[in-house]
Amino acid sequence: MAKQRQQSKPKSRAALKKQARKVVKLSSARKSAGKSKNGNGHGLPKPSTKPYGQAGLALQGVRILDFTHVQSGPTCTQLLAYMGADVIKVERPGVGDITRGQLRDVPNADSLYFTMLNGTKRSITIDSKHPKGMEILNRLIKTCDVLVENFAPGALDRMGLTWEYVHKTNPRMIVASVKGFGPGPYEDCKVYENVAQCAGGAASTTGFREGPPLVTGAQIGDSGTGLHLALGIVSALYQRIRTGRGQRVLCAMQDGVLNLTRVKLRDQQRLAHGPLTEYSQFSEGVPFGKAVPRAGNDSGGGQPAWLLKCRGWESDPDAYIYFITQAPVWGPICDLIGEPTWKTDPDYATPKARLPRLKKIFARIEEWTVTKTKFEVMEICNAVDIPVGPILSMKEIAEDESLRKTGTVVEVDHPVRGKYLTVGNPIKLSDSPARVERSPLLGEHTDEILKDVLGFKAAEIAEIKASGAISAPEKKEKAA
Ligand code: CAO
Repeated sequence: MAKQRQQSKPKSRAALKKQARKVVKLSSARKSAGKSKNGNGHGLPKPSTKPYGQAGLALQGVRILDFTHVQSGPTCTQLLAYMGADVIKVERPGVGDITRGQLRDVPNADSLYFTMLNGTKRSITIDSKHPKGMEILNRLIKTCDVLVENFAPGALDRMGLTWEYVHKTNPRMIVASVKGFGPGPYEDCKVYENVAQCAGGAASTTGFREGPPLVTGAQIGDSGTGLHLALGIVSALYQRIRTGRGQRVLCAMQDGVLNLTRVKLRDQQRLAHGPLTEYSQFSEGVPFGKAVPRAGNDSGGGQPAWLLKCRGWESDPDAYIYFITQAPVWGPICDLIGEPTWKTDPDYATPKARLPRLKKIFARIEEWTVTKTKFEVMEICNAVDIPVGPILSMKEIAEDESLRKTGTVVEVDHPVRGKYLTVGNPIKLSDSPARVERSPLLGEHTDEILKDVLGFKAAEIAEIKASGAISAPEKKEKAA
């Protein structure tokens, strides 16, 4: 806090003059770039004339020292790998990322937990607590652009890789971390997905009013924070172009979850000004308490919505549709459900008049949806611009042809487990097709990284191998 105040202190005259000189220098550099043969007048290279998609990957040339494990960190580095970064995953010899063996479905094969979070990466095994291991890590630090980690608080420091040390070794290095909590009373805690969902405000606002708080299946704590971290890393890489130096990037899972739950903090503040009229609690006449309640399947926005049964719901747990009564299409909704008089009836004609009657309205709409499959409702409603969403099961998603075509669901081939589905890059760049490949075996790229990336000679590699820094300790022969 004190530091922040210090930073925002007004600058002295001398400092401002110095800054102005820098700006002048930059703008003259830009001008001269404009005059240069290849410049475009903005100090930037001329636009590539290569066909779109053939100008290289977005993050080509960026090398990541990936110290991540479990889910939050790996989602981040996997995305960076999809974007073209060379992600070198450092794993403990003989053990690797703990998820390799968690929730295993195929004997002796890396689990889907691991394979779906570590695609397109290279794996090197290094014992960071071995002096030779540290020597290799030092070389990696010198050659990489970003170190990403999500160890428990203090673990990286205990390895000797403090920010000060890394920054001194490679001033350009960006050090990016996921932690459970930011600085404060909980900063030393170990945190997993659902802890973050609870501490970030998501669980208290998820579920039904009558029931307990609920965690959601979407991994907003882990994958959500990984996404935030990726944005932080790319921003730091961009800033480094100007400053020439790296910086620390920290994403706390609690903060990431709160960011994704911000509409509920919005509602918390609205509560001071009266009931939340779009919550079905209001139409049911149930008074609000001091904190934002759980809203079941109510919409988080200003358009009342609910989840409705479709044909087959008795036997299919996913035969439902999410139905949004967006105000501009109230007329078509009334026509579809056979209540044309509701278009002009003062009790139904305006959004405000409808608010206390939402329960009755959705019950009536459901009488219509239950006569159709969710896909029929989707087709009929979309034709007249009524926003609806079918509840798609994971089976339906895995089999969805259009998701395969766009590369959002990708089948890759693994040497041990065979073919498996993974989620490809959900971010589509028009000049940079995603690179989605299988996950590496434990230590699969150790030799090639030592040789090609770090420049160790054959004799040195032999010495490293003999030292035990990259291999698991030999199991002692059982006494006969
Ligand atoms: N060589 C030698 N040691 C290694 C190593 C290597 N290559 N890689 C890791 N280690 C060691 C670390 O040095 C550390 O040892 P010490 O504690 O003795 O210093 C240990 O392995 C890693 O410890 P950890 O505490 O991070 O691991 P954990 O399984 O006990 O905890 C987790 C896991 C996720 C709770 C914790 O890492 C954490 O809170 N991370 C931050 C929040 C986070 O990302 N959570 C998301 C988890 S996914 O749901």
